[in-house]
Amino acid sequence: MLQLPELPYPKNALEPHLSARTLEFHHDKHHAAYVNKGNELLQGSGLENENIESIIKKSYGDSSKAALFNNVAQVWNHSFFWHCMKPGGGGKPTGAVADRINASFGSFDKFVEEFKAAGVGQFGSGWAWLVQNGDKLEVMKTPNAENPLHHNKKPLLTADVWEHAYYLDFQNRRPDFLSVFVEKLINWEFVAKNLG
Ligand code: MN3
Repeated sequence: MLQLPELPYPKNALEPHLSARTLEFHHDKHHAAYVNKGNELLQGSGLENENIESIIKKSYGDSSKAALFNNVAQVWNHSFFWHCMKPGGGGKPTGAVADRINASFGSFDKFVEEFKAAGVGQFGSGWAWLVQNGDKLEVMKTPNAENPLHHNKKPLLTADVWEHAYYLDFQNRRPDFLSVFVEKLINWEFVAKNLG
């Protein structure tokens, strides 16, 4: 059974950057709908007893399980995404994360440039990611529900760039949403925990 997790902070905690209304729709409607639809599609799929990561990997690329993949991957992506933000977040990381970013991208500014370009450049719906690939950190973008797990890369951070993630607060200004995400919202402690 897929579960809808509680948000790790109150719905108004990311204001004024992301409104309570955005989190209400995004978590209570969009994320909940993926959970409900995913559970419906899991019945009789043969993957009912697998954990969520395994369902994602086993349904990816199987055209008979495309809808299942889309919903279950979106459940995982959103559960991960909520932890990528925190009140009073954003700005430059410190410690091991800062070191790894500098080693992989040359500088924090270069990472930010690549991360925003990935989010802005994702045509239509999708996600921008910071991932770990062996010793190296990389930025990638994925369309729709896809995520780095089935590319065997370890997700460290993600920004949801589906319009529902930002439209109420930013309308069509996805670049502004990504700037605010980087400057005011990123939970670098969560990124540090994900770093292997
Ligand atoms: Mn979303």
